[in-house]
Amino acid sequence: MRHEEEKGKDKLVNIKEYFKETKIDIDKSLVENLPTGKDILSKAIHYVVFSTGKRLRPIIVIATAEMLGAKREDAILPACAIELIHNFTLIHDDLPCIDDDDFRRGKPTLHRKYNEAIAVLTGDALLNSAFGVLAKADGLLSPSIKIKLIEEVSRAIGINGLVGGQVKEMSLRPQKLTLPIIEDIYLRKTASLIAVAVRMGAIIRNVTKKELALLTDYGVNIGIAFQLTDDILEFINGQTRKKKDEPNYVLSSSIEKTREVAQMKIKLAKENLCYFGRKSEILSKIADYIIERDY
Ligand code: GRG
Repeated sequence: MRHEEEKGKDKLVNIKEYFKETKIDIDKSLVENLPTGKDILSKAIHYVVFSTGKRLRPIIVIATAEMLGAKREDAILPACAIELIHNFTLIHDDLPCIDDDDFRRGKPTLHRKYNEAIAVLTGDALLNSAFGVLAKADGLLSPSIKIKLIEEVSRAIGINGLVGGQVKEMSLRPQKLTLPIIEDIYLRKTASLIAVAVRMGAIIRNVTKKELALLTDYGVNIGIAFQLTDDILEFINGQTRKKKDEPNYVLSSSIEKTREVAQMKIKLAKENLCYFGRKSEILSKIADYIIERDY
């Protein structure tokens, strides 16, 4: 019996290993889909994309698709597309006209390394490449699924998603932010991209409406918990920001309250996975990782 139990434990997925091996596949595909030249734009793209990014969003696309029975090769291009978009948002977010940050992933931000014009244009290049990668005729995904994916991504980063969230955040400054306002900003600026990563993985497999709704809710909850954890890490690490009025849940409440809300979101996210049974183990562990991570 004991032996059987041990064998059972061995079967449990080691999430760190899953992250490591999935990241290798994602990076390989990113290399294949990005320019390799010695020109400034190619170098700027590589400077940003191949740094220490965790690849969380593409890993979520792949984990969701795999849970639903997809082969990894079906999900790899949509996964790369979401990572390119994520990198584009980081470059633009760091610009002096938005958050004015000097460092990202432990090194100078792109506009600091090169200049603002190169940073704006590199962001534009990554956004365009993302849609190109999504539309790529690789014969694996049907045209109707590709169109659905393109529509999803465009909605998530558009007026009611990332861009709208960022504009709301900036237009509210420097007024004191209430917790519901902060949550609404986080829903749009961080959770929308994470939720769309889950939805992309689901759309690849033509899921039912009920499954899509459950998974969307999972994505939104882990997305908000992700940003709350980011706020905690920023607070603990004493990161200094030039724009002092940027929202941070910890500063508007307390570290305990922020942790409590993040844990509650993860609990809700995991409840939604019950419907999928044991095959949702990786998504469940990703939810735990979101609040347990230390960077
Ligand atoms: C023009 C679509 C568009 C966007 C501009 C700037 C902006 C609007 C939105 C900001 C979105 C943003 C940067 C949100 C912060 C989310 C966040 C916590 C990012 C860090 O994510 P990690 O930790 O990054 O996954 P790594 O480095 O691991 O890739």
